[in-house]
Amino acid sequence: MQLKGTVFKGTSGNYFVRVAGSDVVHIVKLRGNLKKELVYSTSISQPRRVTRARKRRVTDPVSVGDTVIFDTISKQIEQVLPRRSEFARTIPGSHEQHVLVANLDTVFVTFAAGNPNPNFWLLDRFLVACEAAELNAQIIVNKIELAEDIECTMREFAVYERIGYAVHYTSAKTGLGLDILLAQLRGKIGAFAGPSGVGKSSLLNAIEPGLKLKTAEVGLITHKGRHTTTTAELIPLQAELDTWVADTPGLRQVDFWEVDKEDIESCLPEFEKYLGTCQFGNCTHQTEPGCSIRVAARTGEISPRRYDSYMQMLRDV
Ligand SMILES: Nc1nc2c(ncn2[C@@H]2O[C@H](COP(=O)(O)OP(=O)(O)OP(=O)(O)O)[C@@H](O)[C@H]2O)c(=O)[nH]1
Ligand SMILES: [Mg+2]
Ligand SMILES: [Zn+2]
Repeated sequence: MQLKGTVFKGTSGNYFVRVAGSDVVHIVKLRGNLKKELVYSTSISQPRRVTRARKRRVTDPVSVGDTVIFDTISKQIEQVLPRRSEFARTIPGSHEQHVLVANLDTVFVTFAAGNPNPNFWLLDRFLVACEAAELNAQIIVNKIELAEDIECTMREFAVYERIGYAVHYTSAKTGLGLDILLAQLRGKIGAFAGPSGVGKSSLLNAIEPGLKLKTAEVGLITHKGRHTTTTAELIPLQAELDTWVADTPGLRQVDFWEVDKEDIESCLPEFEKYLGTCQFGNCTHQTEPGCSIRVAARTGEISPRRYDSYMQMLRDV
């Protein structure tokens, strides 16, 4: 019999798969010649706007998050279905890419309203990284009960709502906003990104009380392999059927950033309508005359702080 399922873990050629609506785990392998077929047809989902696609994809044909058709008798994967998205990392010292998570639906970019205070520069970098990878990003402002001036905090994050990002205010401590977060995750593959100490693990533990131990274990393993390409794993939520949270070390670290300089401008959504309208076709929107992005930042149509963020990213890349 052939079944369709989600790969949630993969170790040394064994893939762990679950079928929608069931918590039975199938351990399967890749059909021998399927590997070859997949390796030669890896252009399924090339990022639209970014030049990243130039990089060669590594020959690892199945990733965590893939939807596969497998045979229950032979216990082999017969087919890997086209991906909705790819979260990929470049393998250090090479131009090859390794897909950490396939079909990631939403990255929850998490910051705290206080302790630590939100770092908007870093938030912008996370968002640009998501755009470059064509991943849907939503913002979580956790520890909202610690906000010194909640109206001020909400005003600052409203900038992001205006340019199209969903912003959720939560508290893992009081439970505020957790229902909305869960609703956004339902039936999807989500992942939490953001700096240390903002409460990513706490949020997960709050929506999935049985998780505590698991995240601790994974944290231990990933710590060892910090500088190598680490494998991701999907954690099923008990509270919701077919809902997964990706535990990907790559998303928690600063090196989440992997964007080419010339792609940055197209990764700030509010820049889009101005692109191509500058006096010079190759305008980088820094000091060139007749730059419509700079004008928009001066008039406030583009947030001056976001514009500064863009300038900083150009300098740092
Ligand atoms: N007051 C308050 N404290 C919180 C909240 N959420 C988390 N914390 C606390 O913040 C600290 C850090 O939380 P973690 O969940 O470990 O943060 P993290 O984002 O997972 O951090 P890393 O794993 O280092 O990336 C812990 O002491 C939590 O108890 C919240 O909503 N309100
Ligand atoms: Mg954590
Ligand atoms: Zn310009």
